[in-house]
Amino acid sequence: MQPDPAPDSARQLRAIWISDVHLGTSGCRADHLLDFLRCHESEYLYLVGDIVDGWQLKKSWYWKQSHNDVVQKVLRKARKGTKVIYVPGNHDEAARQYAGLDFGGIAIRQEAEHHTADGKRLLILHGDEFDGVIQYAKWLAYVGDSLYTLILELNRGFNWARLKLGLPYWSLSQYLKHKVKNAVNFISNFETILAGEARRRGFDGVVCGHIHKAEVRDIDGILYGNSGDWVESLSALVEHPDGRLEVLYWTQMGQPAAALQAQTAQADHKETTCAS
Ligand SMILES: [Mn+2]
Repeated sequence: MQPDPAPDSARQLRAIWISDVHLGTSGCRADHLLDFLRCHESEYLYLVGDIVDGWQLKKSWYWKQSHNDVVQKVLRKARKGTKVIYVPGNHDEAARQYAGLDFGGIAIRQEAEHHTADGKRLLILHGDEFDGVIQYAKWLAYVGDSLYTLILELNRGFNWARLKLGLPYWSLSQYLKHKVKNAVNFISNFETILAGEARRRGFDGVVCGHIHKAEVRDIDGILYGNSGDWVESLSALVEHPDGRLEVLYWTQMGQPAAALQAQTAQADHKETTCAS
């Protein structure tokens, strides 16, 4: 590996959340993510699931040098003192069996808890756990907490059974993506349900991924954050040193996208400079 010092102009943040990178697929924009990781340093780095796409890799192997580079970059950050927490999602659910263990300085957790600089407690999870709940969202308002918990467990059991039968994980989000007119409804239901889960469990907010829709906003007094994805929107959620959360888009990093694309096409390893 080449030395890969953080550029002097790297932006110092308190926390970074990235999710839905889908390494191992041709859709993954690994070069852009690498560029983002080079230009942003943080005390905490949360990998909020679907980092590697195990389902696609099982179907056909796709792994480029840039995918290795992302893995190496994350490991290097961990070595240099960034606290890296990996919360697996449904596409990398194989990693969930290692929840509670630490590998190469990376803590693997089923879910995590983050405390912001201004004292908010945030629940960190991928969000696929709620796919099965969302279709019941309409009548869920009328039922009690115990039934809600039961549905969550049924969904886990249902997908565990599908896994044993060799069937792919059934995801409501994927199903609804084919029904575009319902997608907006689905996203708002997802956001409301995740915020509700945070409230139910006494958190001030939640950060998740899964739906490839970066966001940070208040939902009925609960902070809802989504770290977006590195397939379509090229986005991350960050916490500034003062505790403020913000969605960052790679396309707004200050360098013309076309110029960088030409650069990375020329040389995969070339160090890009950070616009500040
Ligand atoms: Mn997912």
